[in-house]
Amino acid sequence: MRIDVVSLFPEFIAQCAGFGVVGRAQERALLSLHGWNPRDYAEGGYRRVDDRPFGGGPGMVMMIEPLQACLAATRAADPVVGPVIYLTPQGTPLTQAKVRQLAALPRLILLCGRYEGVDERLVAAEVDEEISIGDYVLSGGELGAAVVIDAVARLQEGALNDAESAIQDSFESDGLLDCPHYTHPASHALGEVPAVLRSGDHAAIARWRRQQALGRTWLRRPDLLDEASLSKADRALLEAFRRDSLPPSGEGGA
Ligand code: 6GU
Repeated sequence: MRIDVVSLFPEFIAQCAGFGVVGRAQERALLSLHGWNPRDYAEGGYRRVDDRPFGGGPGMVMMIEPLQACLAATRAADPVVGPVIYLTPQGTPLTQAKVRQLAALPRLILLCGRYEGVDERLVAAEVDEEISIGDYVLSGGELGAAVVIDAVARLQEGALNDAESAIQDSFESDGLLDCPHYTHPASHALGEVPAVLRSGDHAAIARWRRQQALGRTWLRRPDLLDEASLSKADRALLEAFRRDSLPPSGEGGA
């Protein structure tokens, strides 16, 4: 797929996307990334891209004209059509379901704001979708764009190796948090590896991992548990986990 990023710091995105799975996806031509700087489309000697907000107040707002010209050049660079996605804390929170949708498209155009944001008329006229990566404030949309690029790149066919795919598949299929992982040494000053993982009993290991995933999700992200469809066996595992995690109750408590 092709991803165009409109940003005052296109090199930042290129750097972010150069490593690991995303870098490999680019090397394998599963992903082509293109940076576009609105400053290159700004008029005048100062190449101005922002101005003071109408109504007063602090901060600056990104102007319509440079962004519009930059977006026009971006679109014109390839006949393949894709949505313009504005990265902003006012957007819809990104989820894995949304990532799957975006990953199936042939092209994305990611628009990164800086300062207080982008003139709302540009958003109304040019933006198809607004996405946020969480309930906190970043100083620009670039990190949001990097997050979208990473999440979408790893879902391109052939981007992950077999082991990475298996991990991805298990998260995708059940929507639970992952179980804990351990490696050598089995015995260390920081603690022992749980005996079940060294037992060689594959059914018991699978059961333990499933129970840990259910238990952690219950402890840390009960909202995910509401969404997950649990089997009867899952419910029994979670019930046992809950019982073990409760403080022992006194004799004949009221
Ligand atoms: Cl995508 N951009 C900015 N500037 N802040 C954010 C965000 C995006 N997502 C959460 N906070």
